[in-house]
Amino acid sequence: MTETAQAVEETLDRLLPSGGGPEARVFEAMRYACLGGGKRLRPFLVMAGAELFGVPRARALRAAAAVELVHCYSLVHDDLPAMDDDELRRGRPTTHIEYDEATAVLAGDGLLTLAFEVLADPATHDEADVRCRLVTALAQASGARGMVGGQMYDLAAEDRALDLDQISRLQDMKTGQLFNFSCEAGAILGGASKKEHDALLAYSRSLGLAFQIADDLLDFEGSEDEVGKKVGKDADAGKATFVSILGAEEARNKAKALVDKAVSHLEFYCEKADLLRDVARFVIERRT
Ligand code: GRG
Repeated sequence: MTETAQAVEETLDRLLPSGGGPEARVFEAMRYACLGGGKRLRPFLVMAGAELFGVPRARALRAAAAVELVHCYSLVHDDLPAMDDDELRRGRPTTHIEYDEATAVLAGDGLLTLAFEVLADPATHDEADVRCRLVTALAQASGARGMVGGQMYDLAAEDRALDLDQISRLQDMKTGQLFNFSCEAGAILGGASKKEHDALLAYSRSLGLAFQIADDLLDFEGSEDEVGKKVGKDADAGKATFVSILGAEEARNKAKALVDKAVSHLEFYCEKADLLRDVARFVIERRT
């Protein structure tokens, strides 16, 4: 993961705009929001998935950077006072605290649009059809029927008692869809068969939920120093989460069962998918 994170950092550094002029402030804020932090979990999934199909590394890195750009945009906007109103992210002041709210909104917009520019570039794949499939998949995952819709659902759900099915649907939209894109990007780039593609999506669905339960557990019992952001926010906001409904112990067991389920979908790939198996275990063992 460290090696991949380094390669993704270099790719993002190359792709992110820089330079002077009156627009330089938004360039700086975009770079601040993306560089020098984060686990780069979604890019890692792209790279591990792409490896299954022998996708050239330079192409896979572009898809990996694209998903991280969308993820970073979502964090910048999520931290704004109009949403979660957070001052700490990845152990540093959030983008609107370091710059200002208007700059943070624009930086998020710039990151989101850059992601699609990166995917649409022939350097990502020489076939326009493949590039178009990537653009469509990322747009669907991050748009109103995916992450944006999930965020709306989340805002609407404050102080409402959601049940487990409703929380699962909300989380599938808010965070799961971007995991799905991360897992399927390599399959799209590598021209995978439907069976190969479906197996990765099935893995991703269980993994995304396990990730979210682990995130809830970190919010419930992690420390601000470890996690790099304010914790205990869900309980303070009266939000229903996997932990508030199931309790910490059962939530942990559910996350473990989901990881086992995720791994079971990879059987088809034999030992070629060992990295994806390892990352599934990492997702629930992480402390950050
Ligand atoms: C504003 C459109 C819009 C969407 C925001 C994903 C999201 C939707 C908000 C992030 C808020 C949040 C803490 C969600 C829980 C899951 C999550 C995405 C955690 C952060 O992802 P990590 O742990 O972060 O992969 P790093 O910093 O490692 O990249």
